[in-house]
Amino acid sequence: ADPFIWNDPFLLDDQLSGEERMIRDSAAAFAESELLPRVQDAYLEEKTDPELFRLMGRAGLLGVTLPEKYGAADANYIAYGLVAREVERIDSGYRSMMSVQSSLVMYPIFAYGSQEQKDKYLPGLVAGELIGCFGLTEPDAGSDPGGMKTRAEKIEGGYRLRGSKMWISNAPIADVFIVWAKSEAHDGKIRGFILERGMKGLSAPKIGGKLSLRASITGEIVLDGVEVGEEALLPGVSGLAGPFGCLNRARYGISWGVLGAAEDCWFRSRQYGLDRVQFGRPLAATQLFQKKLADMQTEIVLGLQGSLRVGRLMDQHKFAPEMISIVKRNNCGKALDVARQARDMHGGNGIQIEYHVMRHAQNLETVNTYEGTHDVHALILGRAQTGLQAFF
Ligand code: TGC
Ligand code: FAD
Repeated sequence: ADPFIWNDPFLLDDQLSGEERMIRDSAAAFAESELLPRVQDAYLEEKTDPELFRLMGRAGLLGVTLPEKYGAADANYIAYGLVAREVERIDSGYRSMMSVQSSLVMYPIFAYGSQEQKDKYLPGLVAGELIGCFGLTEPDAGSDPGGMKTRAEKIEGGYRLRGSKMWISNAPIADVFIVWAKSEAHDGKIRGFILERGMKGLSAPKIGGKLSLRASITGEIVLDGVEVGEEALLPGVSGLAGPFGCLNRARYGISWGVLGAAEDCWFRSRQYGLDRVQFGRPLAATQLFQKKLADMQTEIVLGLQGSLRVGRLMDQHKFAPEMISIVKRNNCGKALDVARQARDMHGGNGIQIEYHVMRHAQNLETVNTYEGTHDVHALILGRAQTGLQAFF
């Protein structure tokens, strides 16, 4: 029999193409050299350096699935997932910055935008010279975005937007805002608008005091009668299918990303258990410690195979959103369990920033909640197999 590779039990590496491995390795090298040295200070000080977008852009990590004519890598969804995994191995907040920019800002412009909009925004977003954000959630509309209050009123030559968005990643430092609003001129249907920093009536105050995802800045978006021309409307989509088309991609990326954070917790716990001696032997020589390591290894390897399968189906244009609900929900929940166990296995050291695991655990609380909470994805899956709606 072949030897067992403890940290790649089902030989994921063998299931990747040369190009996929190359993109993964360059993302890993970037994460190690540019992100890891910054993360502790960024987290403790709740600071997001906008320069990171430029660095990620230069390293080719933004919008990797977009065509080369916009400066992007024209890679597949497996490569996108692998990038998310390497970035989130360092911090979920850094992956958030990357995935909002790629799946929630570039994707809607690419999929629903006019050629003028694509030419105007995509090259700058791919390069990280422009920073983007995605405003769907509102103070009174989180899991139920169809209940949004933001309105686009028709005015001559364009629209006037009023409302507010809540919990928006990147918003306080964003140049480009994808905002979803109910449009009077389109029978009250949800439509997407591209707004720009500096527009009159548009502001994006920071939400301070987060105890999770502290390296990724979050804000509100306040729309106080922002007037835009017809060219700000995303012409190619109408209804909730617009934002959900973007969320499908971001949720899929998250399913890979969280396993990067989980792997970091697993590897650190294993090493800690080998190094730390109590009762005259390494912690890793105890049955309870080994059981925890076995659980981590099992959940992570199964989760990775699930995301790989869904990614391959996405690349073949054969995916259903419910597949993504399975991997987003499972992998976030399991990664959070792994991180909490890792915190415990590090004893007192586990609460310290230098040991990384508690930061991951705190971050994963957010990741388990955003892009559809763990329970909301259960309801999506329950509905898909019973035909019965249990949201209300
Ligand atoms: P429902 O009746 O199910 O659907 C309404 C319309 O939307 C279409 N649709 C989808 N289309 C494509 N992909 C999907 N995944 C879709 N899900 C729904 C659907 O076909 C229908 O179209 P049409 O043409 O028939 O009108 O809608 P509902 O109101 O019952 O929705 C319920 C529910 C729970 C499924 C949905 O609202 C939901 O998923 N809620 C969770 C909200 C959420 O995920 N918010 C995310 C905000 S963005 C964010 O968190 C970014 S954080 C990123 C970071 O920092 O990394
Ligand atoms: P609620 O919807 O109020 O849910 C509260 C609880 O009730 C949850 O446990 C939920 O599972 C449960 N619940 C809700 N409905 C039901 C039901 N029908 N049956 C049973 N239980 C239910 N949004 C954006 O648009 N853009 C962003 O960039 C973005 N970034 C974010 C960054 C951070 C740090 C955070 C924390 C959030 C971000 N979000 C963003 C918002 C995120 O998507 C929402 O927080 C999420 O969708 C949940 O909505 P909510 O917070 O209003 O919770």
